[in-house]
Amino acid sequence: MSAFNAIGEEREIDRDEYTPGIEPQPTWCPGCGDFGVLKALKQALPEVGRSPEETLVCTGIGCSGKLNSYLDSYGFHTIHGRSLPVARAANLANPGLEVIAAGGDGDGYGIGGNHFIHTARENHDMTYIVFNNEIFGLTKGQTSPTSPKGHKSKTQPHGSAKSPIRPLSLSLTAGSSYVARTAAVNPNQAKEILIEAMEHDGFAHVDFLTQCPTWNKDAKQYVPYIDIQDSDDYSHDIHDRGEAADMAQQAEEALYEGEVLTGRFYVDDDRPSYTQEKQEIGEMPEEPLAERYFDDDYEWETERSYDLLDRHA
Ligand SMILES: Cc1ncc(C[n+]2csc(CCOP(=O)(O)OP(=O)(O)O)c2C)c(N)n1
Ligand code: SF4
Ligand SMILES: [Mg+2]
Repeated sequence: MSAFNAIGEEREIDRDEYTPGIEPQPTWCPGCGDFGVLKALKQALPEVGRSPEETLVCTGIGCSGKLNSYLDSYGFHTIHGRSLPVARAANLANPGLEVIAAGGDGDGYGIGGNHFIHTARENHDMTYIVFNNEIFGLTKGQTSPTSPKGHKSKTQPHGSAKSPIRPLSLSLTAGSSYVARTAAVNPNQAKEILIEAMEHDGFAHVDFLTQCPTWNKDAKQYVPYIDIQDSDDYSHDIHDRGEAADMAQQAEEALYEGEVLTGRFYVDDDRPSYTQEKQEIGEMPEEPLAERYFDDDYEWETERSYDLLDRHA
């Protein structure tokens, strides 16, 4: 089987391409849904046609944040909630990179929630995978922004009084041009969705349901799932924002009643990415900024930066 790389060259798919030579032993607990994300990503990446040298995975803090330790690509383990700003900078400096940001529900919908909203609004060209286990896993089971109302934990021993974040609806409202939900228990669908998300030009948000059997026993609710694209009960138009909003709301209501609706919720192929918009108005060069570092003859506009330094001297 073959795929095409960034400059259209045909290349053979090597399914082990993203598996490190000396494979580190993941420290995730047995049965953790994070294994499902790693597996789906390792299968999806070669099919997108990118090599590990063309791929950057920026992660947040949490069990989910360890993802890039187990992948043979470039990686940046950022601070809590900050995978997106780092991923944005990398994408702006080198739009040729396949940029993936990944982190937990606490990381992305809590402490990094502001970055999520604005990265979606600006439609930065990247894939954002949120490992949604409805709990703070790494720090041993505190209530997270997606924990259901009434959920008991060490931090909310009488049950959470808060309604959970609705990540699909929030994503759509903020401006994501691709919104999907998949689950670790459904690796084939997960792989297909990750391929689509990576091939999409713009901000592709994948809410990835991952069970945490250690700290969130309610994880069993993720089985069985329904694929809304395969089911006769659902037939919304994924290109229609209004229909997508209704479907997202329905899925979010259903989740807390134990029915897991997964699949594509919204796809907008026409909206230009932030980089395309900037290039259109002449504020961003066609040549990647990153390449200037390798060009000894490039004349940097140093005056402005020296001015700035003088002012702070
Ligand atoms: C600024 C900051 N606040 C708090 C923490 C402690 N902390 C580490 S991971 C984490 C929560 C992780 O939960 P989530 O993002 O859902 O990831 P999971 O472990 O469930 O994959 C917290 C609160 C931290 N590292 N940095
Ligand atoms: S604590 Fe939960 S999320 Fe973290 S590795 Fe264990 S099962 Fe996975
Ligand atoms: Mg979590």
